[in-house]
Amino acid sequence: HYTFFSEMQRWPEGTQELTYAFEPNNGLDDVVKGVFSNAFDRWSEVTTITFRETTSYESADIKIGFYSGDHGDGEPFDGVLGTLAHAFSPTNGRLHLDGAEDWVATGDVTASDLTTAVDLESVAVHEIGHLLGLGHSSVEEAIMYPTIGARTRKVELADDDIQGIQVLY
Ligand code: TQI
Ligand code: ZN
Ligand code: ZN
Repeated sequence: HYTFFSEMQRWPEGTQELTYAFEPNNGLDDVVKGVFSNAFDRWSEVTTITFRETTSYESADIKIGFYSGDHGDGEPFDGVLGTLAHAFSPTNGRLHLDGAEDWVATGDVTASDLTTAVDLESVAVHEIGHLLGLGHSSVEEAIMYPTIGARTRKVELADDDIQGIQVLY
């Protein structure tokens, strides 16, 4: 079953659009942008919120970047596997990915030769769920379930994810 952060944190009532931007000069290419665009679409399909990329990083609602080790928010990354990414609850908007992971952004992660390969879109969909206010789910099929295997792709929202997000938006 889905959960929320304590006190049901959410983006303000009446939010119709949230903007997102990628940390400038962070090695993000168009492939990564396409993956995030797909990941945001999955949530906008089941809510009344749309997501729009902006180049104005400072004013964006959601700020996305790759970081390694200690990157100044008190939640250092730990190298290959372990913590893959984190996002903060509404309305912080920060979504950080561990730059040390073997991210797979195209093709089939399940066919990767790397035992440490991590599917970027799967993690993006999960972290966007946190950004919007969902905590972890006890339903194994749910995107918000708290574990995922390496070389696993899980990008389709489960009924449980949809029911949870529709309580909020
Ligand atoms: N990162 C944790 C996560 O996103 C960070 C975290 C732990 C967290 N507890 C939280 C974030 C509570 C918000 C609220 O769950 S992670 C997965 C999954 C991680 C894990 O690197 O462990 C995914 C990131 F669910 F698959 F295990 C992405 Cl998809
Ligand atoms: Zn961080
Ligand atoms: Zn999580």
